[in-house]
Amino acid sequence: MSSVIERIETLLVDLPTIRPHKLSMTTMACQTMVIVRMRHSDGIEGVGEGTTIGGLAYGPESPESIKCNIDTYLAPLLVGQPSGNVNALRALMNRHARGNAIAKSALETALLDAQGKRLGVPVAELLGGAREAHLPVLWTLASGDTQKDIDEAFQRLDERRHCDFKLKIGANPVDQDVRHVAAIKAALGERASVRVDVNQAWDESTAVRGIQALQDAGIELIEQATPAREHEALIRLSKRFNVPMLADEAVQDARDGLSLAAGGFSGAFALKIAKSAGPRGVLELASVAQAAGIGLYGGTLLEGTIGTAASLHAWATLPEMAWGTEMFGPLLLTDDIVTEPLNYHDFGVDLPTAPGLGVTLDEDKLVHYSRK
Ligand code: MUC
Ligand code: MG
Repeated sequence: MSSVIERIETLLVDLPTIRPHKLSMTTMACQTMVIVRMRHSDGIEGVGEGTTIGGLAYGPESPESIKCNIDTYLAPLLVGQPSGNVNALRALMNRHARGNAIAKSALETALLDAQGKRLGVPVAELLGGAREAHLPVLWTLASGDTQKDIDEAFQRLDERRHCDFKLKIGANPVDQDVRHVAAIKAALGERASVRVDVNQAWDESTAVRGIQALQDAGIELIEQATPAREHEALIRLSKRFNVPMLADEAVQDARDGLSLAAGGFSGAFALKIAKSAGPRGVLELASVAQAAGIGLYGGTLLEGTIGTAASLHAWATLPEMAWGTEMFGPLLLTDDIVTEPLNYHDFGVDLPTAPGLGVTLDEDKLVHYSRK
């Protein structure tokens, strides 16, 4: 008899960050991951991760709501269903539960991990096959202190860890933020690409002033300067400036992508499995972007190794990521809950090659960091 889903367990796992990580809406000292363990009747376990930033600071799902909504609504839908048909299970979840993209992403990841292990192939192969084995990874400078950020950037360059940097701004007055960014770009010069993420903090007129100054300072990409739902403002900014706009919170899934593209947006989309309810949904968004001539960027919600590996399997299948990836989440954390960390080297990371996601839970660490 073919395998069915037997049991789904969720755990809240809290891992400290290596330094405070300052964004426009919150400062993180710790990351909370919702880890999904999905047991199947053939004895295979699939693992998944659902992670957001700063409780409810980033979006409408919190770690606690992700866990609660999986336990109460989504797991009961899946238990007893055949294990292997990910498309049917996605449709089932979408028919009975609205929203909750991060929770659905964690479950889809666990389904794909199990199916890959069952068939003896990496998740990227289930998604059509990997075109890349090593993906570029940028680093986010967000200590809140200009000199510390400069020192951190040079350290990462010297280690050959990262050569692209994203600066989190928007928490301070615009002139102060611009001075901070311009000082870092001036210190790094041509050695590094510098981009900014405003995380929706500016209204359109502030954005016009800020972006002009950032463009003059040599910044290469401006991420989500204006509020997520103000698509028209983002489209106008993309038409006004030479420096490209990166849509992040504004583009959750393929439908948002289509609306931005149809409205005349140009630039790039930050793809995140968490926004698009999993690897399959995020690749649908990537197809819309490609059809519209919009660049791709492999984004993160600062997932740990499991969510990062799931994202890498999706990004590896894509023909070209014009802006690379930011899959550095595990490097921001003081420890890990897998037996073998991802291999970061030469300004990027290797795609895991073992079946499924290619990562294994460390049971002792999991117990240690799980919320009691
Ligand atoms: C975001 O908005 O892009 C990605 C990198 C980082 O530091 O924060 C995230 C979220
Ligand atoms: Mg962003």
